[in-house]
Amino acid sequence: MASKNSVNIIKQNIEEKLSRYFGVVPADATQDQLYKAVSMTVVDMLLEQKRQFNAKMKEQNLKRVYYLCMEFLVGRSLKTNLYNLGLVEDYRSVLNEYNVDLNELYEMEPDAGLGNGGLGRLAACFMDSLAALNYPAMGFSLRYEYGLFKQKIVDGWQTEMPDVWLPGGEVWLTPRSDRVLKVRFGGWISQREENGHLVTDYHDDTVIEAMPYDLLISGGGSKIVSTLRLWKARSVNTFDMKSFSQGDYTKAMEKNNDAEVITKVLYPSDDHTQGKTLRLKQQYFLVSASIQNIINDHLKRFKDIRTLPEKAAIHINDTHPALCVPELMRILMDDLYLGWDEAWDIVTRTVAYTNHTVMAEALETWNEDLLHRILPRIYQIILEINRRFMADVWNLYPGQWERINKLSLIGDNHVRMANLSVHASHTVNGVSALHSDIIKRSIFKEFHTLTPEKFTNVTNGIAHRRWLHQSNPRLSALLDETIGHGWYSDASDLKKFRVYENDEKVLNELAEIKYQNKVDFANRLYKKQGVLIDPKTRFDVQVKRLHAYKRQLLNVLKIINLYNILVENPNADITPQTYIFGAKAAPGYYHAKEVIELINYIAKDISMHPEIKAKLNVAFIEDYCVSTAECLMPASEISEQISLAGKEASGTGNMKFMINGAVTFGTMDGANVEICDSVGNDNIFIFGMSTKEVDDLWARGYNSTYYYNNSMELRKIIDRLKKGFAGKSFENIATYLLTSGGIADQYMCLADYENYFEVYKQMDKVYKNKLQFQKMSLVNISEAGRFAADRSIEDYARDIWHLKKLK
Ligand code: 26W
Repeated sequence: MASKNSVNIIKQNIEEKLSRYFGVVPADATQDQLYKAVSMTVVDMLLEQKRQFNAKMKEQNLKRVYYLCMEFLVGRSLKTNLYNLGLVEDYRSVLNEYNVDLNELYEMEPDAGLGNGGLGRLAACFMDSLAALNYPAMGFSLRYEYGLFKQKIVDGWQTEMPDVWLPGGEVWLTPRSDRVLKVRFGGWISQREENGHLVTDYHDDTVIEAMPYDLLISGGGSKIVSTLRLWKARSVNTFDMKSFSQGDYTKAMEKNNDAEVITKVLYPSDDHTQGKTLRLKQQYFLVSASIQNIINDHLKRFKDIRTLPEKAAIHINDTHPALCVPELMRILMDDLYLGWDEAWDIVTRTVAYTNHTVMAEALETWNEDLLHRILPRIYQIILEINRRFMADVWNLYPGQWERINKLSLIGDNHVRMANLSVHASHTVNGVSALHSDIIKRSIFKEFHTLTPEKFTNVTNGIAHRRWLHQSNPRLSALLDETIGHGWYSDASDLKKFRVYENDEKVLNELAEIKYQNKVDFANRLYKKQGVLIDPKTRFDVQVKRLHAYKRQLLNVLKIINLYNILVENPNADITPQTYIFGAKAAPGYYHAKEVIELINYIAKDISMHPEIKAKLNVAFIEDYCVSTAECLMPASEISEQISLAGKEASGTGNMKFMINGAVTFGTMDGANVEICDSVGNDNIFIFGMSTKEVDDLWARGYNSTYYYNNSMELRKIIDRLKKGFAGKSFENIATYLLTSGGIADQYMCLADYENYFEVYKQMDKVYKNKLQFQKMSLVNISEAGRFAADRSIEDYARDIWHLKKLK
């Protein structure tokens, strides 16, 4: 219910913004102006909360976590903030007076797509929980002018368009020109002694300004906000007046452009490091500005740098910000005159690291020459960290070259960022129980032997207020009715819902909610893409980045089999079902783009065959993003989580599906293992090889043709790939699946295919029994509390950051 008092104030605020910034009254305002004016009033409230937060921080002197991450996939802010502030109804009623629909204003906002996928969305979910749980926190990242590219499908093929988000998104950013910092690149250094200190002089270096923009993130029900500080690069001397007066306008702007390019665009790859200079500059720019900011804050609050570990936890989210280690050393030694040992002690008590992937090609390394050239002092410090480390290790393991080499921070002329991160961190964690176990046995085996106490697990989690309360109002209302509203602040309360698992009325209501959500999603898809899907069919969904290890192809093989069955016999008994895909491929990842093309061509082929389409439909969502996910998760029934076991660190999509009542169809990989443990074998569909079986098979040698020769079904599927869809052959993909050695399918789709289809048939049978399936759905919702980001954050706060809550 809207309160009259609050409504009047809101109205007054909006009208003031409209008048001040756009010179209009509500009746004459465009939707865009209204969206911006409304957003500005919300930002004002957040700023007020931030002021209160700062005052409390001053009083209580608490430790704060600084979360460093190259990506924060925030999505939209208006809706979330109105929900979190509890002001949805008040704003809705004000806007109604102007004859404007609040939902339409939500749609005016572009997604802040400052991330690629799981890693970035996790960081955003964590900011939300940190605020909701009253933990003092600040995130640091870059203010990319262009976020993750917009995906446009042209004749089935992915093309990329720039993501211009600032015109609509900037209203959420508060510029902080009072906190500008400087970052140095390039040149060369010389060193001398002065008053017993080593002084480093920089020559011919380039100084770039780091201008902060704050994005304030509210947490549901709490009175505090987290600040996400985004750095923008800009030139110190923005303008070359001499060139300008000589008429050379391009040259006059050159320096400006060179500097600004650093924060122009987010790197669109989440699986490959290419060792690009610009990416190194981005990483150091983030790290240097953020560490200076942290130290300035600390000295202002506590005067003594030696207390840093008690008052600041610095988190390295994946290795991308790992240069914060040498940067912190640099500032402690060069600017604050600490000795090496004291500085190193501070660093190693302050820094912790989360690993998010075991994929070899994603483990970052930087060429030594490049580092030397771009960051001479930082490179020198890394060499010294490694020299000392290697000396210690040599004492421990004299002569054991292989082991020592594995621990070294440098090898093959490259600095290994993961090794640097582990060595400098007091705690290292993986993101699911399985993954945390795997890193101890594989990539960090030698480190684990050396310092086993460093390693721990924190299973990922999702912002359940965004992904359930806000995204699925129908289900939220049913939960409120049955178990009360406690789940909103304490997700473990969802367990109470389980007492309804045999309650037919509730199960039927669940089915009806799902159906309505499917209708909503189908409408949205039609509106956006002109694609028709039937909400009466089963929605079987796989949405995530496109990567061979995630095995969208395996799903496609199953679909082709169903297609073949229907071509042979249009009357075959097949449950009407719609496969929904959403995925972006890294722009240079050709194979991934081919898979996208294949999916689109199958969809096209099916659309030309109405008799098939009635039972088997395929839809590809163009430009899958956070906002689309918010509408899709509540509408999904089957959640495909079918990565090759051992490859998906955790997955977080799996959790978003689960909390919205979709049933997981997946392998024993990442957090699926814990989902399975929570819901029990009867409420999940598990198939495929275990990690051990995967390792064994790979060691024995994966012979793809064996599966081909031994299965008529697979032969027909592969033959169909060659024959093609809608007139286009996919010979390449057939070859990829069949070749052993060289470009062979390392993710062994064919080895898991048979069991995948077996379990598909079991799933299909269960689905036909409506109540049984709804019961599974209910159990999934009830057990999802364990996968709330609130739980993850409590784990981090207790075990890694040692934080206390603000009172
Ligand atoms: C430099 C290229 C690059 C960029 C991003 C390499 C690796 C990454 C990320 C670490 C990839 C990523 O997003 N990993 C995902 O992290 C999620 C959050 O922990 C997990 O749920 C996913 O399983 C994992 O793939």
